[in-house]
Amino acid sequence: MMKKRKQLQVSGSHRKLTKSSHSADSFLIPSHPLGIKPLGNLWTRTNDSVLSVTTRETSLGLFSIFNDECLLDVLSYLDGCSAAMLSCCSQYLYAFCSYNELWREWTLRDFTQCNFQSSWKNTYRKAFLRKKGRYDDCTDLTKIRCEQVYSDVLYRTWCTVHFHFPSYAVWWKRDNVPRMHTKDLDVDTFIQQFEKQSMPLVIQGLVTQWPAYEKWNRHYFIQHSHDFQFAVGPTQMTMQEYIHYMESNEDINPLYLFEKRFQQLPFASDYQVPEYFKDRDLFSLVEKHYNKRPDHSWLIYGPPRSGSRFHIDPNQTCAWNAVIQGRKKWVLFPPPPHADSPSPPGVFPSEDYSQVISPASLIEWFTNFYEEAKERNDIIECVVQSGELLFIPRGWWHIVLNLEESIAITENYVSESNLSHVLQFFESKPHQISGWHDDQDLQSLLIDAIQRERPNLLTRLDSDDRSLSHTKHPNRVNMNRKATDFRFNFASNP
Ligand SMILES: O=C(O)CCC(=O)C(=O)O
Repeated sequence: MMKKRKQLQVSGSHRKLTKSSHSADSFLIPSHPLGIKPLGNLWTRTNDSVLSVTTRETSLGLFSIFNDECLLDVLSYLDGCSAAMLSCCSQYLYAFCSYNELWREWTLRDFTQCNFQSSWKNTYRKAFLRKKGRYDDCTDLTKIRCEQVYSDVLYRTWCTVHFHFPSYAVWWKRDNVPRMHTKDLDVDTFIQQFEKQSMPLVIQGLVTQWPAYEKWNRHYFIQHSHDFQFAVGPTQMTMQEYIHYMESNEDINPLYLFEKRFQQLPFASDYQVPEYFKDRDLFSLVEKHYNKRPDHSWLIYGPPRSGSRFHIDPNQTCAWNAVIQGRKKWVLFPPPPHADSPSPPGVFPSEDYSQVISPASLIEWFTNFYEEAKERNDIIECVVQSGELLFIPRGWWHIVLNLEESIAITENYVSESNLSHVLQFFESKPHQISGWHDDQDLQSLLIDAIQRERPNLLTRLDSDDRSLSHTKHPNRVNMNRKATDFRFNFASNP
C-alpha cells in the first residue's frame, strides 16, 4: 500500500536533509501520523498563524519557556504515568508526551524485561498494566491529531526514520579500503602488509564459504535459540521478540543485539575463525593455561539505522568483522600518533580516552559531521557487503551504520603485531581493561602464558624495544623484563 503523502514546506534544518535526495520525490514530505508539522510551516500559514503561535504558549503554559529540545529533556525526568496525565492537558503537551524516544527511555529505565509491542508507548503501558496484575486492558491506544503543533524536533526524528534514511544513498558510495580475495592473500602477506602496517582491509571469499552464510536468517535463529535471552542494548530479548522489535520499531537509533554468549548456541559452529587470525591470538594462550580470557567474540544483529557509535576497540586489540547478511557503512580514522591528535569530527574523548561524547544517533553524526569528516585526508571508509570481512587494526576510531538488516560476527585479538600496545595499555590503564571479569591480573596471566608457550616472542619484543628506545620513539614501551617482574614504562597511550 502506498504511504499517504502530503505536500508540505520544510524548515531550514530539513532543507539540508532533503537536498541529499536526487529523486523527483524530494519535495514530497510525508505527513506525521499525529499531524505535527515542521516549524517552517507556521510562517507560511495565512489564516491562523497568530493563533498558532499563541497555541504553543497557551498550550504549554509555563513549559513554553523551554525550547523544544529542553522541553524533551525536562519531560525525560517524568515517568510514563505522569506523562500520560500531563498529555491530557493540551495538544502541545500531548504531542511532546507522545515522543517515541521518551517512551523508549522510560520503558528501558522502569522495566527490566520488555516485550516490545507496536510502539514504545504501548510497550510501556502494557508492561505497567502487567506489573499491576491487569491483563484485561491491553488494546492499543488511539492517536489524537495535533494539527496545531509545529515542531522541527518532533517532526524531524519521525521524518528521518520514515523518509530520509534511504535517500542518504549518495553518502554510501565513497569507498577507499583495499579489497583482496582470500585466494590472492596468504597469511604472511596479511601480517606484513596489513596487520603490521596498521592498514584496514576487506577480505573477500572467506565468509561465503561458511555454512552461516547460507543458513543464517531470522527463521533459523528463532528455530535454534528458543528462549535464549540475547543482550539487546540495556535489556534482554528472545530472538523472536527482537525480530518483532526490528520489524516494527520507529527508533532513530534502534536497539542493537550484541551477544557474547552466542557460543553456547548450536549455530555458533556455522563459522570458523579465518586462517589469518586462527592460532595467532595470544589471549588463547591465557585460555589454554588458565581456562579464562577477556570477552572476544560477539554475534551482532540489527535493523537499518542501528550500529556502533565512534569508538576505539578495547584493550588495544585488533579485530575482524564478518558480514553474513546485510550491508554496513564504516568510517575509520587512524590511531592518534600523539595524545593531542584530532579525534573524528563531532567526537570528544576525555583526556584519558575512558569516555567519548558524540551525537546520540548515528544518523545525527552522518547528518552533521560526515561532510567535515570527508575533508580530512586520513579518512578511510567503505560499505562492507554481505560475504565480506573487514580487518580493523588496533587503535583505529570507527563508526558503523547498518544500511540494511545486518548479521555479523566480530572477534578481537592480540597478536605479535599489537602485543606491545596491549601490554602498554594494561600497564598504564589497568582500570580501563574491558571484558575481563576476574580478580586475577590479566597482564601477568598474558605474560606468563606467553613465556610458557612462546618465550622468544618476549625476548624479541624486548630487543625491538631496546633499539627503539635509543631512537626515543615517543610512544614506545621501554621494557625491563625478568621472568617474574615484567614491567613497562611508557608514554601515555592515546
Ligand atoms: O556494529 C558493528 O558491526 C561494529 C561493531 C564494532 O565496531 C566493534 O565490535 O568494535
